[in-house]
Amino acid sequence: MIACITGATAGIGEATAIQLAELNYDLILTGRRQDRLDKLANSLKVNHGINVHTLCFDIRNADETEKAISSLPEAFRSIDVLVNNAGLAAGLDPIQTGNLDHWDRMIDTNVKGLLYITRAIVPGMIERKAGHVVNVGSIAGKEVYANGNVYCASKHAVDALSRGMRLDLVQYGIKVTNIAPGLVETEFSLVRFEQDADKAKNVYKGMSPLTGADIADCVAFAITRPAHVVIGDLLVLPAAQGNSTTVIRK
Ligand code: NDP
Ligand code: 8X3
Repeated sequence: MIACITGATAGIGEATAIQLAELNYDLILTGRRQDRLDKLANSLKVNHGINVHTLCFDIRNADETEKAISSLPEAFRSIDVLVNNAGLAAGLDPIQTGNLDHWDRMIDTNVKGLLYITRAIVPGMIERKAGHVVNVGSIAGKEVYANGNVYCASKHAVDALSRGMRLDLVQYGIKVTNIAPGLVETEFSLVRFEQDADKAKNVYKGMSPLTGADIADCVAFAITRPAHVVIGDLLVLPAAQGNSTTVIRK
């Protein structure tokens, strides 16, 4: 079995790569940082004896994405599982002072990038009449919070795309799962706050956030259900989180 995981250089994507290696999947790992892809690929090959192929490209670029998938060697072409994980939040600002570059980065990565790679991989699944697309959405795709406007909109788009993809692909035996995590401590907040470590730490202060491995567990659960079962949508929160804005901190 072969899985392609986007955004495997950190956080949820990296943890998912480790979980799927434990399930003996051969892996295609993507991201923009080749050094991290190489390090992870080597450790998975050594520790789990699986085959790994890395693809270093910017998912916001449709041509690069298409070329990367077309470049796959024969042994990696029959992709069984696509985990659409690459994504980010940039900034936390009210709409009237929002930064246009932040908006472009979020929409181009979280929505358009997810579409580009799905468009490149799903036709092969249709030919083989089998496959599973797992989209990493967010609680921000279920509800909105102050100053989260464009990030929330991009994740609402992922939520809608998961449902739309399921309708389009069900006739070909392709499963679609949407996973919607709450607070997960990864590099997410460092990226959101432009490497401000204090601001990033504050997001998880006084509570136990989810880890990348917790979400990787959910991916593993979804893709190991029997053939007749599809996990459509999974909202996953830390025990201390009631919704986007209700978090019990000690
Ligand atoms: P991280 O910042 O730890 O990881 C993000 C990953 O996305 C990295 O591997 C990064 O790789 C990749 N990525 C970002 N931009 C691009 C790009 N333009 N091209 C290719 N790859 C890109 O964050 P998380 O692991 O937390 O985030 C993973 C997903 O989970 C995201 O979609 C996020 O929205 C979602 N999520 C996160 C939550 C959280 O609280 N952390 C909660 C709910 C959802 P590189 O920089 O090497 O390109
Ligand atoms: C990430 C979770 O609440 O920071 O999608 O938007 S949140």
